[in-house]
Amino acid sequence: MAAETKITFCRVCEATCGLEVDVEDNRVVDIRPDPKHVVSKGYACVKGTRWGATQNSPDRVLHPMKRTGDQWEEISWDQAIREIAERIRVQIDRHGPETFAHFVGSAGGAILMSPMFRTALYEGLGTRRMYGTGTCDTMNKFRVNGEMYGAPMRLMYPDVERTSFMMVLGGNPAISGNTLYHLPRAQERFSEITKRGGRVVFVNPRRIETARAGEHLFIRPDTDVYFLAAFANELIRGGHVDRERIDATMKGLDTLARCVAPWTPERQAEVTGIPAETLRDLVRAHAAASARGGDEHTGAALYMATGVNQGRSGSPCFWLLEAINAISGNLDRTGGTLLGTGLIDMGEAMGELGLTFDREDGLPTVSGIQPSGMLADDILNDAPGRITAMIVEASNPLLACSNPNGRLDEAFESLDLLVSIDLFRNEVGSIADYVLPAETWMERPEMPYALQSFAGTCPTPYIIYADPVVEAPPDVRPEWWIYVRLADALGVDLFGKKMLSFAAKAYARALYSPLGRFLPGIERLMDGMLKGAGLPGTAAMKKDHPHGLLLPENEGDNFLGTDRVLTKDKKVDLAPPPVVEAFEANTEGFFAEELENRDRLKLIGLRQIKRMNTASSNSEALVSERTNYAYVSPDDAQRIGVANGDDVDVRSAYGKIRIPVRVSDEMMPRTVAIPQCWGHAKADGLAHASQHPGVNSNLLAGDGRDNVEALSGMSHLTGILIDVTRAP
Ligand SMILES: Nc1nc2c(c(=O)[nH]1)N[C@H]1C(S)=C(S)[C@@H](COP(=O)(O)OP(=O)(O)OC[C@H]3O[C@@H](n4cnc5c(=O)[nH]c(N)nc54)[C@H](O)[C@@H]3O)O[C@H]1N2
Ligand SMILES: Nc1nc2c(c(=O)[nH]1)N[C@H]1C(S)=C(S)[C@@H](COP(=O)(O)OP(=O)(O)OC[C@H]3O[C@@H](n4cnc5c(=O)[nH]c(N)nc54)[C@H](O)[C@@H]3O)O[C@H]1N2
Ligand code: SF4
Ligand SMILES: [Mo]
Repeated sequence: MAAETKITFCRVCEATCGLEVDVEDNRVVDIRPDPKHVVSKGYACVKGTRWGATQNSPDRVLHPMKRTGDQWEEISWDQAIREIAERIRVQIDRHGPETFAHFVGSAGGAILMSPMFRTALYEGLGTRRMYGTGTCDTMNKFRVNGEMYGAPMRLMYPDVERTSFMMVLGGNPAISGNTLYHLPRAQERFSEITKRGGRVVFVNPRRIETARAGEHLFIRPDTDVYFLAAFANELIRGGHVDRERIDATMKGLDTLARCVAPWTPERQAEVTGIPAETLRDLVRAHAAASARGGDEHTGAALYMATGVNQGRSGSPCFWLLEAINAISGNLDRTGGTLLGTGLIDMGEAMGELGLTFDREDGLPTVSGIQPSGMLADDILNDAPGRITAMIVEASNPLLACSNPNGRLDEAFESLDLLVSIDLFRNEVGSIADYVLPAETWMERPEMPYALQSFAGTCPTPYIIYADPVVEAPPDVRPEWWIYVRLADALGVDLFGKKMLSFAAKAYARALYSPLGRFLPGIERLMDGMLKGAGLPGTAAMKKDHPHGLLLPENEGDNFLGTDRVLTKDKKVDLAPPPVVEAFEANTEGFFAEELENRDRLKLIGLRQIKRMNTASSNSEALVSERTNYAYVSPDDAQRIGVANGDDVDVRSAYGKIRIPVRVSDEMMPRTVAIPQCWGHAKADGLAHASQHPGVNSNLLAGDGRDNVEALSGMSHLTGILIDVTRAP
C-alpha cells in the first residue's frame, strides 16, 4: 500500500509543533515538520521527526503484564482490572483510602482526557494522595498565581511577538520547547525581538543555545532571588512604577518596597556574580521599554522557568518577577505580559486557590499535586495512613525525582501494589506488579495541552485538533479508560454523580466489545468543548483547519480591574502574606550561606535536544552516546585536575556518583551541569537505554522537608552543593 500523509501535531513537549506523517499499513514510515502549521510554520525538532523509532519500538508493551517474582506474564484486561481493583480494595480496607496514591509525569500533562477521569477515580475513593513531576517543574508558579491573582491557573505569558525587552531566567526555550506558554520556533521569535531593535537577555549559569538570539549573563545557581529583589528595588527607587495603575488595580506596593529595600545592586552582586552596574543598565533598558509616551508602549517582559523554579526560593522568585511585570505597567499590556482566553476559564473552573490545601505536616498540595520530594517519606513510615499502593502514569520518578542514594527505589520496592501505565517497561515498570500498556500520542485524538487549549497561554492564539495518525495495537488502552474500568470494578461513583458515572462505565465497558465500533469516540467530548466555545467542531477543524485555526490576537487591557482578577477584592496582591513571610524568613539566612559557600561547586541540570526527560532514552534514532557527562568550566577542570573524558566522583550531602567530564567554556566557574534523567542500567524492559545507561544525577538530590519548598512543595533540584574529585 502506498504511504498516506496525515497532518498532526507533536505532543512530546509543550511546543506541539505541526507534523506531516507518512503512514503505510498502519505503520509510521516518515515524519516531517508541517510547513503549513499556523504557528510552528515548518519547525520541528528531532524528537518529533524521529518519534517513529519510539512509535515502532520492538520494546513497547503491547498487553497487560503481571509480574510474579522475576517472571512476567501477559494477562487479559479483565484479569488485570479485576486483580488490581481487588488489591487496591484490600489495602484501603486495611489502611484507609489515603494508602492508595498516584503519580503522574510530564507526558501525562500532554494527555487531554486522562486527568479528568484519574481525578474522578481518586476523589471517588476519597484519597488526595496524588503526586507528580509538577513539583519538579512549576508548582511555585501556580502557588504564587493563586496568591497574587486569586487562582493558580491565572497564568500570564510574555507577549513575545511585540515586546522590546525580554529577560529569561532559568529557561532554555530553543532546546526545551518552553514551559507554561506556547512557543514553537523559540529561537527565531527571540531573534525577531533583537532584529526590531529590542533586547533579549538570558540569565543563566550556562551559556545556553537560546542565548544566541540575544545577550547572556552568568548567574550563580540558586541566587536569582537576590537579582530579582535588587531589580525590583531599583525600579521602585528610580520611580519607574506605574502609580496610577497600581493605585487603581493593585495593593501591597509598600510592603513589596520594604521587602526589597535591603537588596541593592551591590549587595546582590556579592552572591549572584552579576555586577551592580550591569543590573543598573538592565533596569534602565527595562524602564525605557516600559515607558509610555504618546501612544508608544513597546513593553517589557520578564519570564522564568525550571532553573529558577527548582531552586530553594522558587516561589519568592516568581512573586518578585510577577511583581516587576506588574508595577512597571507591563502586566496586561501589549508587549508586556498577558492573560490568555482559552476554551474555558480554568482559573474560575478550578476555584479560588484551585485544589490547594495543607498536608498534615504543614506542607502544601498545590493544584492537587503533593510534593514528590516527600514521596519516599510518605511510603517509608509506620503511620497508619502511609502509602502502600500506587499507580504511576507516564512517568519514571526513580530517575526524574530526587532519589538520595536510591532511597526512592527502596520506597517503591516496599509497596504492596505498584502499577505502571506506560508505553514501555521502564525502571518503575521493572519493579511493578503490573504494567498496563497505554496508547501513544499518535494513537489518540487530541487538542494540545490543557493549558494551551483551555487557559490560552499562546502569544499567537490558535486551536488545533487531530485524529489518531495510526490505529492503536489491539490490546493497548487510553489512560482514561483504565481509570473508568477501575472505578467500575471498585464500585466507585465518578464525578459524585450516579447517572454520569453509570454512563461513563457503560461506555468504557462497551468500547472494546464487538459493539464498540458503533459507539462514538472520545473525540465527541472535544467536539462538544470546541462547539461550546463557539468554534468549529472536530469534523470542521479537520476539514477546514487541519494546520490549526488562528484566534483573535490578545491585546491586553482585559484583566486588571475586571472580574478576571479572582482575589476577593479584585486587586492584584503585590505582597501576599505567605510569600512575604517566606521571603523574610529565609532570604538573609540563605544569603549568609551563599557567602560562606562562595567557593564551592554547585550542580545544575541540562536538557538535551535529543532527550525528553527519560522518555526518549530508548530510541536508537536519538541516543548514540553510552553516557551523559559532567560539564565543567576550564577553570574548574584545572582545579580538579581533570581533562575531557576523565572520570570524576561527585558527592553531595545525599549521595555519590561517578561520571566522565567534559570541559566546556559554556559553564560558569564553580558550576557543574549534568544532564538529568539518565541512569538506565537497571531497565531490563528498555533494550537500547540499558546499553546506553549513563548516570542518574538525582541520586545527589535530597528529599524530605529540608529539600522541599515550604510554599509550593517544589523539590530542590538545582544549585545543589557538591564536591568533585578526580576518580582514582
Ligand atoms: N536534576 C533534575 N531532575 C529533573 C529535572 C531537572 O531539571 N533536573 N526536570 C524535572 C522535570 S521538569 C520533570 S517533568 C521530570 C520528568 O520526569 P517524568 O515525568 O517521569 O518524564 P518522562 O521521563 O518524560 O516520562 C516517563 C515515562 O512516560 C512514558 N510515556 C510517554 N508517553 C506516554 C503516554 O502517552 N502515556 C503513558 N501512559 N506513558 C507515556 C514514557 O515511556 C516514560 O517511561 O524530571 C524532573 N527531573
Ligand atoms: N529537549 C528537551 N525538551 C524538554 C524536556 C527535555 O527533557 N528535553 N523536558 C520538558 C519539560 S518536562 C520541561 S518542565 C521543560 C523545561 O523547560 P526549561 O525550563 O526551558 O528547561 P531547561 O532547558 O532545563 O532550562 C532550565 C535552565 O535553567 C538553568 N539554570 C539552572 N539553575 C539555575 C539557576 O539557579 N538560576 C538560573 N537563572 N538558571 C538556572 C539551566 O542552565 C537551564 O538552561 O522542558 C521540556 N522540554
Ligand atoms: S520542539 Fe517539542 S513539540 Fe516540537 S517537534 Fe520537538 S519535541 Fe515535538
Ligand atoms: Mo517538566
